Amino acid sequence: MTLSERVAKAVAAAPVIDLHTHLFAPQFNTLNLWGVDELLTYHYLVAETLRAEPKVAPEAFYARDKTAQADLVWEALFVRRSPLSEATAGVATVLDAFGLDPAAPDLRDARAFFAARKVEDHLEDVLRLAGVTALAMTNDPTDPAERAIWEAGVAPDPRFYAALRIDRLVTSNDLAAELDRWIARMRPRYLAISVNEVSAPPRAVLDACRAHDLPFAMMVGVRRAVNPRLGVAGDGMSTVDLAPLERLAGDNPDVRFLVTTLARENTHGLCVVARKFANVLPFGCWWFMNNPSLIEETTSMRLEMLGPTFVPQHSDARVLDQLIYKWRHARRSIGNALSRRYGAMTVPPTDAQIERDARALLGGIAGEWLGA
Ligand code: RAT
Ligand code: ZN
Repeated sequence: MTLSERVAKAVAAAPVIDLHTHLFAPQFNTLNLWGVDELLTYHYLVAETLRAEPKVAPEAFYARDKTAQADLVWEALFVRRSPLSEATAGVATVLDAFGLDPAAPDLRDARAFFAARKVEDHLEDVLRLAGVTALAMTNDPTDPAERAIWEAGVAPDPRFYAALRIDRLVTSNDLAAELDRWIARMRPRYLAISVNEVSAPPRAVLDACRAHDLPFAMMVGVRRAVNPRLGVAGDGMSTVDLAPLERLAGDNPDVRFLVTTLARENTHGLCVVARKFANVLPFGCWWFMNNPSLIEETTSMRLEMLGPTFVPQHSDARVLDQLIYKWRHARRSIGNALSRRYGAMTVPPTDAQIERDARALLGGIAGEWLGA
């Protein structure tokens, strides 16, 4: 076997612990999204459809029901054009994994296939096909539908870890009490926020992280609603100043920070911060970074600057089936970056070393930070 085949094999076999998704365990009922209509109405694809078909007004698109939206996306991005973007290629990978035709003229066969699936069987098949053993949800107690399920005493599938999302909770008048209450109820593996700029979170957040020994995840660089007409598909990004992250990590050496940045321009700076502060863990190639070329470039840079002490990718999946493509595609890019790095070593790696590194990068380090 060539070096790159040995690496690909080890990366394919390494179990994934997915650090950040928007998936829900089946116990959350209708919040657990899966199937072809959900896949096609993913906001990444909505943005691409409205770009490809500028005559379709966003308001008219959103006024359609989900099936009609999915039909329009299929027509625009799969029938009239080739699925070359990463988000469309992902749908093709998923359909192919289930033996469905990504070049079908319509969605009849795909819909029939998913309609015949039982949710429990489907979950097992997707996790197996994706090679995922555990994943973190995004749990927002200010969302009424989700809150009601937690308050009814849900016991999620143990492979679905809770992660307490505080974007909206931070504005609460009694944040400390709210955090204690939701940490007790959800038993989250970390607290998380998506922000434009890095800034120190309220004291209560850092206190809660310390008291419960939980990392604080910051996803940095999103600019919400740059095109409000696009709804959930309308967010943009910007580069950010990482000096406040250095201060935060330096002032709070007893708090662990999981950090990902949305701008390609910030990936190098984040590596430098992580070299200075061991309590900062760079993770994932987030959202607009989740493209094969950028994952390969970013992973290569992180390997050169940090060695195998980071988490190369998280899926950000919103639809269960997306785990299949997000991880198949990411494994390819991570494998390419790793074999290039090994190829540059004076002494070539053994199989045991390759396997150890692949396991650490795909799931081991995430598992350590999440107490898995
Ligand atoms: O990647 C996404 O799906 C975004 O819409 C966001 O949800 C982002 O990942 C976030 O967690 O803020
Ligand atoms: Zn997300």
